[in-house]
Amino acid sequence: MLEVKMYEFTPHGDARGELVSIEENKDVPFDIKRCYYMWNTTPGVRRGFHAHKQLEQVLLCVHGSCKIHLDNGTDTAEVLLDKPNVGLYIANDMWREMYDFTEDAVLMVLASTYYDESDYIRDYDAFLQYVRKEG
Ligand code: T46
Repeated sequence: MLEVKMYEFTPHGDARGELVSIEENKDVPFDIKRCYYMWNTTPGVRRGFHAHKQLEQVLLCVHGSCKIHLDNGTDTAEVLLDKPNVGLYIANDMWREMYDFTEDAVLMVLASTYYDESDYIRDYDAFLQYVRKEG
């Protein structure tokens, strides 16, 4: 069974609405080098289909909802992201796919490194070989 790590960030709500703050090395366990987000996702689309060699991330669906499929080469898990203050932590060596985006979904990602295409493993068989060699 794949253990999934979630972070629940404290909303600072008052009569005006909600606010969440996320600080590097305090609320998430890494330096935040990059933030990116995706929205206007084509209905029925599945994204991702890769793993990373050296990257930690926290994924938050800050609006709407989506699901994340995780696979460490041995076990899998499915995670529903549907709260703007709850994030999914994904470390190295984890195959991920994102799917079931609602029309209004905005998936935001906090990442520990700058964008680097050479960090991606985009072939599933190569991913399995990589994690088996590492383990
Ligand atoms: C991940 C999942 C959750 C950039 O130029 N800079 C960036 O920081 C990113 C993330 C992407 N891009 C470019 C590269 C592609 O031309 O944006 C385009 C779409 O990226 P990609 O096809 O990799 O997107 P997803 O949704 O498959 O995967 C993304 C991240 O790339 C990945 O690291 O973990 O979201």
